[in-house]
Amino acid sequence: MRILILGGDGYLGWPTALHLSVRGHDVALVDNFVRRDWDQELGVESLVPIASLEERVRTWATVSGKEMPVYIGDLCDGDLVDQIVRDYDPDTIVHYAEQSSAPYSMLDRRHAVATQMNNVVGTLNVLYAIAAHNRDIHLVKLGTMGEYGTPNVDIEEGWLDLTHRGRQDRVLFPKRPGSFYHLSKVHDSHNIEFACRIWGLRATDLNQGVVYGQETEETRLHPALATRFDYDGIFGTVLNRFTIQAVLGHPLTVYGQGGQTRGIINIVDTVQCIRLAAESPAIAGEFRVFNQFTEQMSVRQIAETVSAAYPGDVSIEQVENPRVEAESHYYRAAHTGLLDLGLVPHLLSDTLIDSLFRIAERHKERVSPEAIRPTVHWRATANALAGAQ
Ligand code: NAD
Ligand code: USQ
Repeated sequence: MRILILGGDGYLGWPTALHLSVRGHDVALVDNFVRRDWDQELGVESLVPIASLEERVRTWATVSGKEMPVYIGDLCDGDLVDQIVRDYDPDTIVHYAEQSSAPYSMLDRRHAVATQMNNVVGTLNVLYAIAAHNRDIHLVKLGTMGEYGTPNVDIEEGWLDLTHRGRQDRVLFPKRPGSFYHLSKVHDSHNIEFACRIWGLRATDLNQGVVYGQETEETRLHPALATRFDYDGIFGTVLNRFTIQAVLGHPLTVYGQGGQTRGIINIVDTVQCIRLAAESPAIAGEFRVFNQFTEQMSVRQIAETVSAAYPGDVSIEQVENPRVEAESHYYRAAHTGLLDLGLVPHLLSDTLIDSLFRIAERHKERVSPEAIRPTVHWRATANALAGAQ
């Protein structure tokens, strides 16, 4: 297949590109490097040094003998998106290119607006480009489990069969997300479903849980192929943060009671899921939804697992929760669609956590300790960037 990866310079986009390339697909990348700009804005950087995209692609050509064309540009420029889709003429578009942090979207009005503009407008431009150029292109779009929130009923994979006052229908599962970032994904999902209905597009919306891990089989082949690893209070995700905190001797920062339960997934399984979804496309007109996670754990369980795996002393601190979220709730989400396509999960194990400890140990002198604590409070309408600088 010819696969165009939007957000190919990011934490997940880059290892996905390598995985699809090694599996024999032709891969091209699109990115505008805005994520690297956000690092500068926040005064932080990836714990693991990352090469420029130019160097990554050059290294991959040397290691694998495979070229990866790169388009540099912003998805919010609709004419450019049209031009790229026409030029590369892909079978599949994998769309990762969004602002991906909930705290960043909750910093203040400017960041909330920028997040929703970037994510919603970018995706709309992609939908128009597909509809105008070739409606057979399969869109594989990264959504998030957080779109659903934490309802007091079982979560289905995107759709819900409903009986109401004696009549039946199949509707999109109700959403109650917990940040303006997560809301941007809900808006995307609705726009994509509408595009499937009116234009007969084929799309897979992958509601992914929290990702952890830093290495895949392919990124291990050369230091210049490494992907980013964030630990800061804005872009770092919970399990990655806890492994780094353990290595630094910093208390693990459990927000509130820690009963918040989330679906989690290893980065190795993320790239596998994308390949499986791409290789078995949705049918024309179908808005297909998979819940992309492999196990569910509460934040406290994650902290206890990391603490038990670490050879030294680790303390767990209950930090006042800067977010507005349920800290103790029912949670059961279906996730069989990707298993049915052949996903073989790599579940969280001591070995996996050990490898994260080793990575954190190797680069710990790069940590900026003041970037660790959470600084973004959901109830405030304006948060300072201080603390991450
Ligand atoms: P990331 O920020 O590392 O990668 C996103 C990439 O997209 C960056 O390289 C960025 O420069 C690029 N980008 C953003 N807006 C763009 C635009 N308008 N035009 C061109 N390029 C643009 O994020 P990630 O962690 O790799 O996440 C990728 C996707 O997966 C996001 O949509 C995110 O919401 C979703 N997701 C991530 C996780 C996770 O735990 N990391 C979990 C579930 C879903
Ligand atoms: N949390 C802590 N301590 C921390 C960091 C987080 O207790 O130090 C808690 C949060 O309060 C939250 C949970 O851990 O309850 C997850 O937080 P997170 O920062 O790891 O993840 P989240 O903000 O939900 O966002 C991340 C990615 C996002 C993706 C989402 C998947 O940044 O791109 O969409 O995970 S999901 O959570 O399933 O929606």
